[in-house]
Amino acid sequence: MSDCLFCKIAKKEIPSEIVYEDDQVIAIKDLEPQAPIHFLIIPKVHYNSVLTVPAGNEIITQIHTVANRLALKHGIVDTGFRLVNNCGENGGQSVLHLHYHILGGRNLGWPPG
Ligand code: DGP
Repeated sequence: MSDCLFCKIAKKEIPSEIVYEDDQVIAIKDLEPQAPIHFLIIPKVHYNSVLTVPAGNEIITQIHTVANRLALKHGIVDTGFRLVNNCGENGGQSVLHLHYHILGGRNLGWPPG
């Protein structure tokens, strides 16, 4: 989508701090970090939200695989981390392009706000 922020970030039309990239996803530092480690894992193909990903599509598996790799690389496996998908306005989704947050490096309370 030409006017989508995360499509532009994935195409590097808008700069970001990239921490991982492959042919399916890009992972970047969140602009408003909520924890010492806070990355966004963004598919390069546009989906408005997790609701519009076709059943069986491998992108969700790839996002989880990349989250594990990032957790290992950034030392948050032993201390614990959280993988979050906000879906819909009332679910906290502010950017309408599927993305997962990975957060770690501090104690993460439950339930989230
Ligand atoms: P959500 O609320 O779940 O849709 O998360 C959107 C996140 O995206 C939020 O934590 C802030 C982050 N964000 C918004 N705009 C930008 C941007 O231009 N660059 C980066 N790196 N992050 C952004």
